[in-house]
Amino acid sequence: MEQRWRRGCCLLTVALVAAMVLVSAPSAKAKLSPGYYRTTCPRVESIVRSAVARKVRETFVTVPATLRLFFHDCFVQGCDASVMIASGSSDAEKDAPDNESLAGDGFDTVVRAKAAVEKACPGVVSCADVLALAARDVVSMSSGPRWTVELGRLDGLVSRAGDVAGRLPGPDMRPDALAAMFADNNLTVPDMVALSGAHTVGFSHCARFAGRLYRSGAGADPSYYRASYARQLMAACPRDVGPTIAVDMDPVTPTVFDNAYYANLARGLGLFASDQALHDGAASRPAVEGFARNQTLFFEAFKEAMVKLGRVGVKSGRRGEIRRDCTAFNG
Ligand code: HEM
Ligand SMILES: *[C@@H]1O[C@H](CO)[C@@H](O)[C@H](O)[C@H]1NC(C)=O
Ligand SMILES: *[C@@H]1O[C@H](CO)[C@@H](O)[C@H](O)[C@H]1NC(C)=O
Ligand SMILES: CC(=O)N[C@H]1CO[C@H](CO)[C@@H](O)[C@@H]1O
Repeated sequence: MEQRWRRGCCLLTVALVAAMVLVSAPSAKAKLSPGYYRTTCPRVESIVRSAVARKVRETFVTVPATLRLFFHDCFVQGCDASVMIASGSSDAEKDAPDNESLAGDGFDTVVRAKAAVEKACPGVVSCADVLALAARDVVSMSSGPRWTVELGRLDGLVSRAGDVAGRLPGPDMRPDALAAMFADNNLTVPDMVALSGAHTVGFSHCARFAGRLYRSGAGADPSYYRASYARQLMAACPRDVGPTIAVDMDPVTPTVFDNAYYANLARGLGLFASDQALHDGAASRPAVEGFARNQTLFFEAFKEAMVKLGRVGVKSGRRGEIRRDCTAFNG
């Protein structure tokens, strides 16, 4: 009897401790806050901002390249700068076939901003946070909205090309598959529609939509592209074009972060099947139409979705480090 009581008591203690661990786990994980570096690196935001501004003045590609780099980082292993790691004896994330030609200017932006931050506060600010700040800055520097960035991410300890497959959306994916992939990252359908508005800036290589542009033995499928846009795309991307040619994804205002992307979808100017699917799908269409009508509504939704994107898979404690060099683990 006494023995059973003791065992019961111990089980109860174990259960209580386990419950406490479970309850405290989420807060131990999510320690992000805008003021995270207030005492340790008070000028971090302005340092990153000037480095990014300098890079944007050199080339506009900085804007789309940095924004997409943040998205790809967060969707593979969480927002932990794992995408920045250079391949060593085995391939890192950035060299996975699915990295979909991330432009070098995004990497360069983070490396330069991190170098500037290291001068002021060595060993304090993670590359993951520098990337999150830079992604915000490039949007606001191209007439887009500006939001408050939560900080306190650690840099991840893992970067494997093999982890990329199946985690990034493809231009030919169906609406429900896209929604499921975003849901895996705690993002709703309206979040997904808002984030896809990032395609208001930047470029796509011809091969990404050639299958949609050229039906076998025929020209463009008129149900996909309006005639003038199809002609424009075919002129830029002839059938046998090499892998380096790219076109603007927003043919109307390619270098302005605005809501033109959404209006384009209703006018046969959606580049990818995945873009068009947002307009054609019943679940996503209300958001597309709302953002097309009201840019303020789009900006509010984009800001909120970017903050949520920045919370995906954030590392803390022994699962991360503050990298000295963003392209290599400290080890
Ligand atoms: C909804 C699913 C999405 C699909 C299927 C998709 C697909 C693509 C593809 C195929 C490209 C062209 C890449 C190339 O050929 O170089 C591209 C470019 C781009 N994507 Fe997405 N994307 C999606 C969502 C997003 C999100 C959520 C963001 C950011 C918040 C984003 C930001 C960008 C940017 C900025 C570019 C231009 C990159 C550059 O010019 O260097 N995309 N995307
Ligand atoms: C546009 O959206 C904003 C933000 O939700 C809202 O305050 C505003 O009233 C809307 N404007 C119009 C014309 O509907
Ligand atoms: C989604 O949110 C839940 C609850 O906050 C969290 O436990 C989970 O880790 C999040 N998923 C990702 C991929 O961040
Ligand atoms: C920017 C970048 O690192 N791109 C790489 C993507 O992956 C291919 C291999 O699949 C590399 O050749 C690219 O250099």
